[in-house]
Amino acid sequence: MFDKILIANRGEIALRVVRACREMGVKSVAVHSTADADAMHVRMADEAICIGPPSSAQSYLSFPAIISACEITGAQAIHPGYGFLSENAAFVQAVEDHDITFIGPTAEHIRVMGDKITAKDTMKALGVPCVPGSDGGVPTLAEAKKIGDEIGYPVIIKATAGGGGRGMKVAQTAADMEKAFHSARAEAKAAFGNDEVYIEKYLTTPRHIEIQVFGDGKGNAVHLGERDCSLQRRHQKVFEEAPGPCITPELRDRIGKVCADAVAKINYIGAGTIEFLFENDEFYFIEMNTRLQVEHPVTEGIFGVDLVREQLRVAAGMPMSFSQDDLKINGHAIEVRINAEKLPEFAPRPGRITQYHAPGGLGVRMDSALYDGYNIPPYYDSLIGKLIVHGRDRQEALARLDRALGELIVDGVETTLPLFHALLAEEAIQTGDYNIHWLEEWLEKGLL
Ligand code: MV4
Repeated sequence: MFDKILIANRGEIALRVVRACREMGVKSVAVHSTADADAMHVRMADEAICIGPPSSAQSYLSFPAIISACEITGAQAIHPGYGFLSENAAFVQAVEDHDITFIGPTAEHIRVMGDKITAKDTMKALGVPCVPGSDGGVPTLAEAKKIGDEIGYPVIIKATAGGGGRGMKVAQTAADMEKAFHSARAEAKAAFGNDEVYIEKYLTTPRHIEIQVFGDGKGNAVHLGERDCSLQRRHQKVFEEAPGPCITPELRDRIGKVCADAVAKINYIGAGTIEFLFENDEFYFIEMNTRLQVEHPVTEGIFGVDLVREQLRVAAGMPMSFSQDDLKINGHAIEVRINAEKLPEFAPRPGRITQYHAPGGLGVRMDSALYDGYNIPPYYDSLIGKLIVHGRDRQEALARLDRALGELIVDGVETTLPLFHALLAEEAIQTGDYNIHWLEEWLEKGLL
């Protein structure tokens, strides 16, 4: 095991990694921008080093700043958290070139999954079910129309370099194709500097179901079931749960085995998430995320495992501490993401926290880097905490979430807390009967 690692991140995820390190006897180094000198991750790590000015580009995204911080402090490995450099293949390459271990997949795996056509081709060849669509990139409008006629409308045009919803356009009919095709390409060019697009059958009312996988880089891999992350606003998840309300043990075992076998075959190392759209009891692969995700705690909750601990183990060349047969689901977990934002427009509200009180009790986990008097800087994203509850079943988890939300105090800035009280009162949330459009349609009604 490593003696010391560096955490190339901030906020709650940096704290999350510090906690795993401490339990494993691994020393942790926090890095921070000048705007984060008084941040909790800096106080909780064993060492801290300032790496630059507030702008992410010059601090949390700076290869030389982070790699030199590693060399100065003698850290043997880098944990990237999520966001920032976590899925940057060039960064992983630079880290390896400096004989530092990247706690995550190889640069090659990140590159393959970062290109959405290559990712789909790879998954398809490994037997993972995909959305019907074009075979690779679609360079011309004529070809786009031909594919539309073949697979039938509606279709969706997606950027090869995209992901997370940017550069996507739906064509409801053949008459929409010209406009949708050209605007998808223009958006892709502007956002990613690459105008390549591909086409899929548009699924109208799916759920977003993602499978957590974990590999040791030596041909062994497991799956840790699914998370239902259908409740999203502008491609930002707000509420996630595991297990999925509409996933039976048979569906889980089948898709889980396909995913675990696929990542085992490519010698995948570390944590990964295989994203699917789920409609009419069928799974359709859309993307793979090659990082630990924000919502990983719901999976930890139902399986009773520490995914960050496992990340450190496999990065250090050790085996995972469990096999597929050891993994049994216990109960139900729900996470809500609490942002420093003003409702109903979700406008960022940085500023000073005058009072913070975290909920507690049985089955409650609060992952947050807040403290009384903390000043939320305006430079980074507005996630200020994740409340994760666990219960013996979904009903109990929902009741516990309601109770824990009632205990949480965040004063000084506006937060998205009222959204969750309102959501819990909704029949669709109580029954689990929602899809990827439910939240935005509900917000449209102006009930918030
Ligand atoms: C789709 C789709 C419908 N059909 N692909 C949005 C982000 C990106 N990860 C994939 N996305 C979608 N792909 C096909 N073939 C609908 C979406 C989509 C969506 C997916 C998951 C969660 C929320 C969403 C909101 C709007 C659209």
